[in-house]
Amino acid sequence: MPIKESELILNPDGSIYHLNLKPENISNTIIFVGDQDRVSKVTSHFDSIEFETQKREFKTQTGYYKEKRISVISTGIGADNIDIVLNELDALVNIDFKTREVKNKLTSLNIIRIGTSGALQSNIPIDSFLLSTHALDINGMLQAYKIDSIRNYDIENAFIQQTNWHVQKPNPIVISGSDKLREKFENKTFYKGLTATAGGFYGPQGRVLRLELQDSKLNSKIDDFNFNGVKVTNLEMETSAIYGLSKLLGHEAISLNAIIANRVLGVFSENPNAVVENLIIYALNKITE
Ligand code: R1P
Repeated sequence: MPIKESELILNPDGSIYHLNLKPENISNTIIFVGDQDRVSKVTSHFDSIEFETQKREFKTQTGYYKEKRISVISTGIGADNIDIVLNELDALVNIDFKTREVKNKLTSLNIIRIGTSGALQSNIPIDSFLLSTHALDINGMLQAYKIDSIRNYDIENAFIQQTNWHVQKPNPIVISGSDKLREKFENKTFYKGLTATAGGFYGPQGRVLRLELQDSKLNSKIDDFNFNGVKVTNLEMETSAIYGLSKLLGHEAISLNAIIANRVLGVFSENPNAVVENLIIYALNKITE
């Protein structure tokens, strides 16, 4: 059955609805960044750029770095945007836009997030790098999908117990990143761990400006969480959604974090742009290794 026009929405030029992309515009290796201005920071290292487009916060540039064709896409902030980006990228490679049918032979994308994040452990300093081996989803977007096969119930149940997780909050989900990309991007100078992905920047990450939190102790309980040595290392807003949807759709994904804040110590990097730039250079060289 062809997918209906209201479900797979194409623009008049044949590009997909939000990303404004046609299948030929993207590489199978895709870098995700949050900030649209970070796209050109990545592609400033490219030898050439063959394509670019932007709609809303979704800016894409595709080009060549050391003869490797790479696409860079800004996802904006949050898991809701990742739902759009992952589903539309998957449609670009795995759905025939003419017949509106899923292709018989599926393509697996390699997705590398280069993002910023705040550390939740005092021993993870600002200006360091962290690779998310797993993600802890506490924002709820993935609950719309059938996710039983990708969950890690042991860690989730321990997290619910140790934090006394409120029943009316979205159920925590733990999803692992791609083993293949983890091996490729691992480095002994990188911290590694379980990255929590929140559904907002302030209250959902335990920040108080003027509003009282449902659980004022939640951040310290998350800091103290320990499951056989597994700890929550950092907080950001996209990784669990990227890992969850990539696993479900058959794509490989890894999240690389520039640690620009330490939430326990209450400090913020003096030069976050430099940390991000170093992570960009590291990731590009690893992609082409
Ligand atoms: C919040 O300031 C944003 O920064 C982090 C969070 O995940 C969120 O998107 O990542 P990026 O710098 O990649 O956007």
